[in-house]
This record gives sequence, structure tokens and C-alpha cells, in this order.
Amino acid sequence: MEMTKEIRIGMVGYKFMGKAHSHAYRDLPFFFNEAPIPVLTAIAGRDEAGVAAAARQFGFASFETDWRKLIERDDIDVIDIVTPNNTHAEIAIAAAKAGKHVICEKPLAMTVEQALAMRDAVQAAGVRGLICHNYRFAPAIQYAKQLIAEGRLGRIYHVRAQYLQDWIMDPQFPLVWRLRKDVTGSGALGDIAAHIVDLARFLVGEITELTGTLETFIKTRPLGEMSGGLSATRDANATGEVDVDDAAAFLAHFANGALGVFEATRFAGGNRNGNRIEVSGEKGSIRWDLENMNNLQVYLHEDEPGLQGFRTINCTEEQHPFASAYWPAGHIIGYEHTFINLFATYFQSLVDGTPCQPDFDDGVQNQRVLAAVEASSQTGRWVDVTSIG
Ligand code: SOE
Repeated sequence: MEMTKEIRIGMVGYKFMGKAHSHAYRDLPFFFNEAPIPVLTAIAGRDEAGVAAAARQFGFASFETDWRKLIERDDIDVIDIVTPNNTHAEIAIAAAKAGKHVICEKPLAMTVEQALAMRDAVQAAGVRGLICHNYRFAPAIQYAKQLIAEGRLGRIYHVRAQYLQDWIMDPQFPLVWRLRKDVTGSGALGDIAAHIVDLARFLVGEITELTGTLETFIKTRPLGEMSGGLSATRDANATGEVDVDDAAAFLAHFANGALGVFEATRFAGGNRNGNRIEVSGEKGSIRWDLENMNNLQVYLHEDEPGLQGFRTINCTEEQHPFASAYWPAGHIIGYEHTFINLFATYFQSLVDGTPCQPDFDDGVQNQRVLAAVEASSQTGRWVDVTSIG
């Protein structure tokens, strides 16, 4: 498809991620004034009052109550999927067949098979898929990637990654879609382990084999619905069985010989959104924490003895990736800017015809890792990730 400098967006869904993506589209031209301009063309959702209100709040010019209508429209270049996971494959494949580029929230799909079908559909249609692993686009993570690629850490020995949350610890927190296997596929595994798997793959490379386990601490919950952000409303009179994991943990070998330790849980009391990664190499280490996301901790073994230790780099200097799009040094950015950086990069790649990652191949690889953790949790054995799907 011939792309203009305007990218016309059709979004399917309008809850938490719909808000995050729409905000990024609106702010993108403000900071990246030479990048292609996203045009919020239409948004789709089944509930007419809900989608109309979202169109108004987010700034979309029109709305549809059936996503199929959105995909048929010839005034849309990119379909952005921000709906629950069990809908991703059908919408993405239909969008690709209709010649639209596809942005999809993580995890890409419910299964590796679905993820492969989505990857094949975009390839066959000659359109481009993007999976929204936004945390790669924190400037500190991009800078860590540069340091690792330049060999500043030397050979990589260890990856230590944790995604720690606590928003469902109350046993009365209801059985929302994010806790129902038929809608979400898995629990903490697909929702948040997927993010640290992406960070680890981005920084260190492919995971080849792993052994892991899943745990569900609260097995019965009241029924209920998400009501915005990570809040929910509860039905006091009915309960249901939880059939996804509350927590996931696994050990992994990487293709380059590194050893990984991963933990993802929604039961780490006091940790609201603790997405952390540490990489240890022969010449140095880096560590990062989303809740302090502008800072990268860097340790370099070449430092003078006595002065060795982790130093804190505030990644807002003009030398740091994406920093010059924003504010003078020290004027920090936040969670929402990771999406702006991601979309600015993707839209520029659509116009230039150059590759942009994370793409649907990354989504497939990520899904293989998630499937391997599930398989290992069932058998208690190491699983060869490369042989999945
Ligand atoms: C809830 O766990 C959630 O919103 C995830 O769905 C997002 O992917 C993560 O970025 C923050 O937490």
C-alpha cells in the first residue's frame, strides 16, 4: 500500500490500552514533528453509547459498532487491536486480508498456532504487524541495548527479570476477563511475563530452553467486570473458578549461553507495577526498574578499584535514545511516552519501508516461550522452546 505522511488509524476496543494508544497518537506529532502524523479516523466497539463516548474522549472522528465495518473502510491504513486476547487473531487476520497494517496488544494470541496464523497473514498480505511491547521503547532500555550491542558488558552471563504486581491480591477481586482462560489464554504469564520475556529477548537474544511453574493462589472469586484501568465491579451473588495462573516462574537458557531467571506475579504485595530487569556480563552489568524508568543503573568493571559500583544514568541527555524529542536533560518522561516512541518508530518504518520490531515474528517467539512455560509447568520437565509450533 502507498503510504502518505498521514497514517489513518482504526482502533478496535477502547478501554485501558485504547486510552494509552489514543493518547500516544494525539501527542506523537507534538514531540516528533517530522514523523508521519496519526489521524484518529475511527474506533469500534459493540456498545454504541460506550464507543461513542470513547470516540469523543479520545478524539476519533467517527465510530463503528462492528469491527468488520472498520476493516472494510478505505479511509483507514492501520487497524489497532486493543481488545481482549481471544479476539486478536480473528481481527488481525481479517485486517491483513483487507490490506491494512496491524498493531496488536500483547500477548499476540491465545496459542502459538494462532500467533503463527497471524504472522503468516501479514506476510501473505504484504502488510506490517507491530506487537505492543512498549517497554522496549523506554529510553533507558534502548540505551542498555546500545551498551550491550557495543560489547560494553562483554559476554552476557545472567538475565534476572521480574514483573511484580499486586492488583488482584484481595480474594474478593472479581473474576474479570483478565482472569478467565477462555478470554485471556493465561494469567500473569501472558499479561506480564510476556513483557519481561520481550525485554530479555531484545537485550540478550533468544531463549532456547526453559523449565517453569505456574501457581494459582486464589481458586474461586466473585464474578465481575473490569471498570476502567485495573479496577473492577463485583457481583456479590455469584462466584466462579479461576483457571489461569496468578504467578509464573521459570529458569531459561539463552542461545548465547546466558542463564535467565524470570518471575511474574500479581501477588507481590506492595509492588504496583514493578517491571525490572538486570543483565550481568563479564565486563559490566545494567539494571532497570519501570517504576524509576528514566534511570539506568550501570556497573562497569573497568572503573577504578574503590570507585566501582552501580552508577545511575538519568537517560534524558541528548545522547540517549528518544530523549531529544522531549525536554531538556533531567526533565523526565513517563509510561505513556513509551507508546509514543514505539508508534513514532513504527509509523516512520511504514513510510520508509524499513523493518520495525517488535513485529509479529517477535510475537510468535514470545508466544513460544509462554507455551513452553505452560508445558513445563504441566510435565515438570525442561522444554525445548525452539521445537514449539
Ligand atoms: C495489567 O497487568 C497491565 O496493565 C498489563 O496488561 C500491561 O501489559 C502492563 O504494561 C501493565 O499492567
